[in-house]
Amino acid sequence: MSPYEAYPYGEYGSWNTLRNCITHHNFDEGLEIPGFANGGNADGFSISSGEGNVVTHCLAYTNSDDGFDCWRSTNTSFLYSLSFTNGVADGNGSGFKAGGLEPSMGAVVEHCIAYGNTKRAFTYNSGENVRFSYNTSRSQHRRGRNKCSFFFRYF
Ligand SMILES: [Ca+2]
Ligand SMILES: [Ca+2]
Repeated sequence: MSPYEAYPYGEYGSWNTLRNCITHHNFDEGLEIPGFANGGNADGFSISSGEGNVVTHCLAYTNSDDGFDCWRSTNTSFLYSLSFTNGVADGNGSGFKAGGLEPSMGAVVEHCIAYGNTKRAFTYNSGENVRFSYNTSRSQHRRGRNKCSFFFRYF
């Protein structure tokens, strides 16, 4: 069974608020389980299902995958939060990731700060109708990767 079959879209976790939470040093580096990757699935905050969840005034740092990831959810909001030094081993290392597989759409990322992550500070990551407003980033490239601070698709 894949992790996707275990957590079908929309079945878990809609309309919740996470406020004033800190997550750090989540690591799955070294795990070689089929369907997972070496360091690639331990996000700080992973909103991977459901609709309308809000993460606000939170901090994610030094997790092996991304700081904040709303992969495969809809209308998730990341607000007033900070993400830094995420990305270890094969982890993606984005500060704020606003999409992924379908039905990813409607993410909002506002008033957030990202720095020192191994990949992109803010990325739409194929999410649809994503909005980034009033965010700040600096000093990506921690592992020498040539990645940008803001990554969007142009229409
Ligand atoms: Ca990943
Ligand atoms: Ca992730």
